[in-house]
Amino acid sequence: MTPITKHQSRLGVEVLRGCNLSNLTNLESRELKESLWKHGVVVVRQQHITAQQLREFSSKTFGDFMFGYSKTKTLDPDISPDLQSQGVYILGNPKGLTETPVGKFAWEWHHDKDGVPVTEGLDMNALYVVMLYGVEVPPEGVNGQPHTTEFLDMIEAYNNLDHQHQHQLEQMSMYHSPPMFFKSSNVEDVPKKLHPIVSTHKVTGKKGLYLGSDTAIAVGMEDRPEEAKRFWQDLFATVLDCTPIYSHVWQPGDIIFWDNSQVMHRGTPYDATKYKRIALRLGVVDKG
Ligand SMILES: O=C(O)CCC(=O)C(=O)O
Ligand SMILES: [Fe+2]
Repeated sequence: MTPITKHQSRLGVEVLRGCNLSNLTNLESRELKESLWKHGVVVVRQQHITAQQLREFSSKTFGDFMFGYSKTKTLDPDISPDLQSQGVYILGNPKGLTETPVGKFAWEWHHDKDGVPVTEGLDMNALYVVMLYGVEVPPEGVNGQPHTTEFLDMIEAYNNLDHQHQHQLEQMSMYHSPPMFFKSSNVEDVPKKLHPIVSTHKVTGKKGLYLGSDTAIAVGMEDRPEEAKRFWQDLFATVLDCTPIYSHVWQPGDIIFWDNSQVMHRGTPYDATKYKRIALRLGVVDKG
């Protein structure tokens, strides 16, 4: 079993203690963003906001560069209007206990950026930020573990490789397609994207690995899918071997922010026939 590591990693620091996200000063917004670029994953606790307020906060802080949602979607009468806003996804089982909670596919390791469409002036190294707000949180995960979302620091992963391996990967790129769960949503213009395996962060200038998800195909292996899959899996196994997992243990009211340029993540299972989970999710490209 993977050991749960808390704060030996730089990921997952708590910021803006005691603040209300729907009412931040400019200074506080700046502090949030600076902490996010520095730490890759930050958490603001004890929030009580609606989906609409989350959306307004996001626009004010990061801009309106959002993708992958239907602009004509109407309110679902079976879900509280407080949980609904355009561009805000609801993960979990907001309509009650079920065998099939929304977001199960996200229980595999991935970056989220591969769901971003091709847009003029927007490259794969864009600062894509995701925020996930735990409105209702299952009291436990499975096998006696807490309910968590897990993160891997891809800058640390790069730094922990030996020089020869770093050098080899710097010559390589992969094609990425959106992970499975994106394919089921109504994102129409999301083509495959070419991305170097080693990318340089737009703000910090630090090098990190960008692996997408296990559907990524290394350039040169397009005609050999099995080899491509093995390559990805071996590389990812190496990353897992040398990089501690930051496991965020959810409390109701937590909003986690992650910078997709710096981390991979996955949700972890819980018994959705027994417990309710409502998590509001919003992704946005930072306007800089
Ligand atoms: O379910 C989770 O905790 C993770 C969800 C996820 O991967 C996402 O919202 O992008
Ligand atoms: Fe994700």
